[in-house]
Amino acid sequence: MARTARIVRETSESHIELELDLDGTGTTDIDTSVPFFNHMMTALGKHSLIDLKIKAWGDTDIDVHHTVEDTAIVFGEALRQALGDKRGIRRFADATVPLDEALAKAVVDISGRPYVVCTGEPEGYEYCMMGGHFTGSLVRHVMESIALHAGICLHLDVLAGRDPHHIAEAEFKALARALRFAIEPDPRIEGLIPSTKGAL
Ligand SMILES: [Mn+2]
Repeated sequence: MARTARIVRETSESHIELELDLDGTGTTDIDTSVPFFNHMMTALGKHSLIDLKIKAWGDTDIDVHHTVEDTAIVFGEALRQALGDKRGIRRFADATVPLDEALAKAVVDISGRPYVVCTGEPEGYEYCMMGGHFTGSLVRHVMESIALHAGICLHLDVLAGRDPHHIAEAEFKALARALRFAIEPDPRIEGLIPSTKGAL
């Protein structure tokens, strides 16, 4: 069965169209109207091997917050939809990814139990501005929005880093790489749900 999803979400603050295929090759076509966020979501698609199309716009005349948050929410919802009953997936995975001096580690459990623990961001990171519009604080906000709406448990740890662009990118790539393995079919449990409860 195809593990795909397409969602259109319209509110007074934003318009989001998102399409994904979990069994892709990391092909992306992303226009969120927020350049730095485009860069991050492109990296997320590329390194998770999820094919990802996003067209999003919103009240960026206020600031980019609503458009970024709503895109993350829809990505999480699409992920949950495409995973279906999570039959046959590896479920747990972790990845530690460097970008020069920055190093981030992501651990995921595709559990149906949303939970997020983020640690290690350097002091003041939340106030750093990237690409003129995207604050460091939005990175965690995006991670929380994805995890809560996808129903996954995510531990994200920044282990090192100085350049905010490098830190953010390492965080997104670590999530991508962990997701890639966690959502991948495990050939040893074909058709089985990887839970002692029999449901995820
Ligand atoms: Mn970059």
